[in-house]
Amino acid sequence: MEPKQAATPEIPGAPAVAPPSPTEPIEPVDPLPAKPDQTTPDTRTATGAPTGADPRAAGQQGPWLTTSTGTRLRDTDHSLKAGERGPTLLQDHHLREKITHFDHERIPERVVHARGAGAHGYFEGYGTAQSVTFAGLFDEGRRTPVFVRFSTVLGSRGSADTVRDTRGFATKFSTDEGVWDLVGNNIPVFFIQDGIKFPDVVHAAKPHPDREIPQAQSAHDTFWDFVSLHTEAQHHTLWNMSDRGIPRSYRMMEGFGVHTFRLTNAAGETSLVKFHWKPRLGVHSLTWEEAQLIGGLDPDFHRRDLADAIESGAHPEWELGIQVFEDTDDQMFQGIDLLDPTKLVPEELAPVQPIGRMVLDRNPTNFFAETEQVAFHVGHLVPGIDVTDDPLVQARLFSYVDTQLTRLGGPNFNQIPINRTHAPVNDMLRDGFHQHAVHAGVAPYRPNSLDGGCPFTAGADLSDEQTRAFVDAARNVAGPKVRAQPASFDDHFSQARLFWESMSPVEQEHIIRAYSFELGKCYEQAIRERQLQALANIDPRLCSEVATALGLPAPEPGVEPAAVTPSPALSQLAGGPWPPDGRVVGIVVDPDGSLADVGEVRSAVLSAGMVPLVIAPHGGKVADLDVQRTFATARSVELDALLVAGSPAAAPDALPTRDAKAGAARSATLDPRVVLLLEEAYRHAKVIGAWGEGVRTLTVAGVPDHAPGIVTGSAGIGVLDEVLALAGMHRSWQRFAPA
Ligand code: HDE
Repeated sequence: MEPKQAATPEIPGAPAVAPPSPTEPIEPVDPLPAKPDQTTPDTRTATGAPTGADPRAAGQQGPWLTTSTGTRLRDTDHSLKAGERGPTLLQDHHLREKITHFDHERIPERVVHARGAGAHGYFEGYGTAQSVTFAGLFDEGRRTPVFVRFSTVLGSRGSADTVRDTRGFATKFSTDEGVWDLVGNNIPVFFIQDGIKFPDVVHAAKPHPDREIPQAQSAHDTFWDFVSLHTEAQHHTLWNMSDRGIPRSYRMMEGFGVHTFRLTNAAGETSLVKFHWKPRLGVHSLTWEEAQLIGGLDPDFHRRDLADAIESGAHPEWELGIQVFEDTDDQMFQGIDLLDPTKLVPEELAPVQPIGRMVLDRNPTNFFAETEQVAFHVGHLVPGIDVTDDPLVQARLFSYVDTQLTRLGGPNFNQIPINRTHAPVNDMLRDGFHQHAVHAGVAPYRPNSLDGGCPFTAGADLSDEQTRAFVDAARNVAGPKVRAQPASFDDHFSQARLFWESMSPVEQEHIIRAYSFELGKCYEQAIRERQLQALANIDPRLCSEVATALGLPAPEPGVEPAAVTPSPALSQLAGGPWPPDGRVVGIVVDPDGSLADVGEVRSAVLSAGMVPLVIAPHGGKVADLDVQRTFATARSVELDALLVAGSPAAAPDALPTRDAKAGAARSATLDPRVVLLLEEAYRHAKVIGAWGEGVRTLTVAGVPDHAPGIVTGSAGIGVLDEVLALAGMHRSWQRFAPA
């Protein structure tokens, strides 16, 4: 038979694919059949269910307690002893299995991004990416299952969610053509331009190695020592000091692929792109005081918010978009080096074009099995999507598999259920720790004739989704072998300035306060001074305001501040109003006062897709209303808006107030914990609504009833309508003092 040969892709500069040896079979056949003495184990899941059973149900099989090998047990509360009061016997295999397994329950946490939360969902293509990529997942209406893991970077697994940090935004697309991982962040630029510096930046940002403090934060000497010396980190650091470093919710974050990627279309033409996730709910943040309070009051705030929103049906949604650039030899766009991951491209210069949407609609069943064991890798690519020569992504291509070998205990982590591809696998990878597959045949090598030549390399017809292969986009590469970087990487300040100049006054004020806090936590004067110098190079006013807060002189700029054109799209205040889905509305009630309207308002909040929390002096019920929070468990930071329907008097055990004189007057008529709720909600510029007796509560608590974002009226529903309209802007921004 004449051997057939896969057509070689017609890509200029691509090396010719060596044809198979003429004697190599190429017709697909099954591996050699088993010999008469060979039998394969029955196909069963890890806990004994026949494969095909719902894997979520397969965790527990049958009603009886068993050993891990299915032997039913009579007693698991008493170890086997020599007499009731005697020593435990070594022969107690059940005791040993139970304790040994427990001893090994923990795996190493991720070296970065250890703390995270995950969710399942789907991606749906719009069919608008075809001019730039043939990847099937972008086809119009095609749905691809996804698993997303959001994370903080610096903290340990048990650290607080609301710390000031970058957030990871990693998405695993289980496409028909293999797994594509888009392992991004909520900040579009990175601290370093070359992956070889990753251990440096991470060592500097992690807790000090002598005392292992501080946990999960950048407000310490080693971090600022590094970023002030290594000024390419200044742009990313400025984003961290902005409100982007303290998101309100994972559901309200943008995501960025950071690097430039290369896409190929069906004609074999390539384009350079940057990926953006745009949240349907807009981009919103906490205030710094909220973030700090929540760190203590509810360290799981973001994890809880994500799970609660999904459970309540407020499914988080993002649109995926791309900025598209011509794949020129210099890989520059309007003076911006597309291979420099410390640079972004303003959307005003290259608009983000939507190519699909993602909905997260299912919570994980088991945190460890899914969120902890998921293994992302920037090298998980599918036909039509490729990486570029960005030196940061190049190093990442090595790091992810490497770290997972240790973290997940061997090379077979892609067989763990959460990581399993939905595409057929025939990979010639064999053996290793925790091998779950029972591979048939004798020839896991190529070329072979013993397994009929299988597996075959796939075809080059880019339009045939059933046979096409991933092909590395061919590019000419030439140059001396050097440890160096291009001169275009040397500008460390102009884009930091662009970001600063694009902020609204209130956002700039938050940035000034963030630097003042973080540098105020440094002990070394030299580090503060060096960082002030970097700030002077970004913007003299930013520098002088922070210098004043630190009580230090403001240095002169070392470089001429660049003339930049602001990018309004970088401000979080641009746009709106935003949908209120899943936002939390507290309703303060007085069991002894009028409860008119409260039930109706509560239902209307629910109908608006928001979460009403009835807050009362005690738990249980108030009239026919269930109480979700008492004055002891409620705190304003959990709420997006506050409604006051009554004027609950001070309870005998109420907390003392700060201002003894005013406090005494108030607490005679109003519970001081309600005063605290209102003070904080007011200070954090949240919308507050009150009706009936609630209006008096505002007055007694000292809340100015004509301030922006304060709504009063006689009927609950009328007040609520106005509150909902205002809450669409996230906060009453006018209430923050202008800078
Ligand atoms: Fe990562 N990064 N990274 N990173 N990264 C990891 O992989 C690394 C970088 C990002 O939820 C690790 O499995 C290097 C940029 C996310 O499981 C590790 C460099 C961006 C996650 C690793 C970078 C990211 C990680 C740790 C510089 C945004 C969490 C555990 C060359 C585009 C994924 C793991 C999850 C995790 C290495 C830089 C995003 C050690 C060497 C830039 C979202 O392999």
